[in-house]
Amino acid sequence: MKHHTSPLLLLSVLAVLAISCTGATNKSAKAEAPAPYGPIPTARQLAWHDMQMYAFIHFTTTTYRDVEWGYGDASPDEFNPTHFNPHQWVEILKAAGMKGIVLTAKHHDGFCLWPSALTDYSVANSSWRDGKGDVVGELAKEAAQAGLKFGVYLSPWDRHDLRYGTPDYIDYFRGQLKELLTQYGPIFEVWQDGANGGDGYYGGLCERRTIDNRTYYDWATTDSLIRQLQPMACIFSDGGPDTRWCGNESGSVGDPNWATLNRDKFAPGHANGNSLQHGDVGGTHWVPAEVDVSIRPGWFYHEREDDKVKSVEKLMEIYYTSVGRGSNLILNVPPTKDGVIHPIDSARLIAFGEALKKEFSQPLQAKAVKSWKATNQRKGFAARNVADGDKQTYWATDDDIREATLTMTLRKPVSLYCLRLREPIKLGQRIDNFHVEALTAEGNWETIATGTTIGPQRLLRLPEVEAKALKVTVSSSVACPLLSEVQFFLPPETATE
Ligand code: FUL
Ligand code: CA
Repeated sequence: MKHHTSPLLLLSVLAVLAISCTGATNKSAKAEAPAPYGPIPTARQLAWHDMQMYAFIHFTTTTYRDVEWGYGDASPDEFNPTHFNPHQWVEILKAAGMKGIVLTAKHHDGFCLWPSALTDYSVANSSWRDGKGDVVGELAKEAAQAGLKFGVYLSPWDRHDLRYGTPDYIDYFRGQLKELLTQYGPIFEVWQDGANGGDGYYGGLCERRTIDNRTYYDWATTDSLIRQLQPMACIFSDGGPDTRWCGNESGSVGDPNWATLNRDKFAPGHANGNSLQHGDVGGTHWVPAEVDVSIRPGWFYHEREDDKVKSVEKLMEIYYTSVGRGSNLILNVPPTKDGVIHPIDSARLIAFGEALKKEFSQPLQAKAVKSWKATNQRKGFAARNVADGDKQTYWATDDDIREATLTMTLRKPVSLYCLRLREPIKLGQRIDNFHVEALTAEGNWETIATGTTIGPQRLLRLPEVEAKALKVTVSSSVACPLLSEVQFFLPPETATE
């Protein structure tokens, strides 16, 4: 049977498509959405941005040697987490607000936390659980059950394996990746560490090996294998391709922080620190920064650091200088020799999760705003789109605008606490300078916050001030500015009406 499509039906289908493609709550079919500016995030990067904060777990034979870099000579029997409890890890990490977990499936010491068929240096050769244990498998399962995403760290540098430094090792490394990316469900991130080469056990030869990390790993081939096996996995390394290192391990990304980077200038281990911290304005690719930091001074558990677990205040400061600057935060929590999260870390993480909930518990309701005024408003992209709680809808200006102010007059004065701003990054990152003013009881406009970039989110604590009206001014933007959210929060104790 032949199907005939009426021209009228075709026209109305096209009209519906045209409206839905604008990605905004514009009522008029004629409203034209701004064109994307510069590189834009892929679907896998957008999903990654939504996560904002996840945990890192450093755990292997190194945990039992009280060092940070295992030499590669530990016997598999040294790995003996008698109380291994991934359920406890996941419960605590979830309570802390983590959206995923990345595990060191293999760190520099080369010991594999899963029973790899490609080496005898793994849990399969440990007396722990008679060689039947699989840390990767059990954690992946617990994470999935709790609704947390799972990622893997597979150290390119392997201080145990005899093949390290030869082409055979690259086949081995890819074979291991293949095991990890096919046996443990969906993987949201593959972490490629930049630390490479040096002394090690190397099959008992105990020598120093150097490699040229610009050429040795042939990352392009490995990355295409990852794409093929796990298309939604973001690949992290110093310079991407999907997510970049922030250039330090202390818990902050630069300000400004551009998600764009001149990616082709980078090779793992040869990164330009300034670009890692700040990105490159007008950069060629979308490669957002990830901030990696440990809850303790070291990446692995050391009893001597039990009194050095970061405070809730410090963790909150880190949150503001990472997630609050448009980056994702990967917070390392090292399990003890027993295979549990230490009670001090656990209490700190739970308190941090509660503090985060409290921090953003009192949003200024849209109905508290009497009027919205924008110095420029693109047809169909109204200012009040910043207050509808929907990341997809946004306030836009006309194409030739680079500076704009949004004024919100409040029904009655409110005390402020903090602020969240978001750009609709599907259309690229644009804003590079802004400030916020409050109209005080005395009738003066007082500047209460200034900032550079916004990107997927910008968080700012605000001074204690009673505001009758609020102004957000974008003072500089590389293309017409767009904002999908301007959300003020009141002090946590205050109830909103
Ligand atoms: C570094 C490694 O050398 C550390 O041991 C740790 O894994 C950290 C996250 O990355 O490059
Ligand atoms: Ca919105």
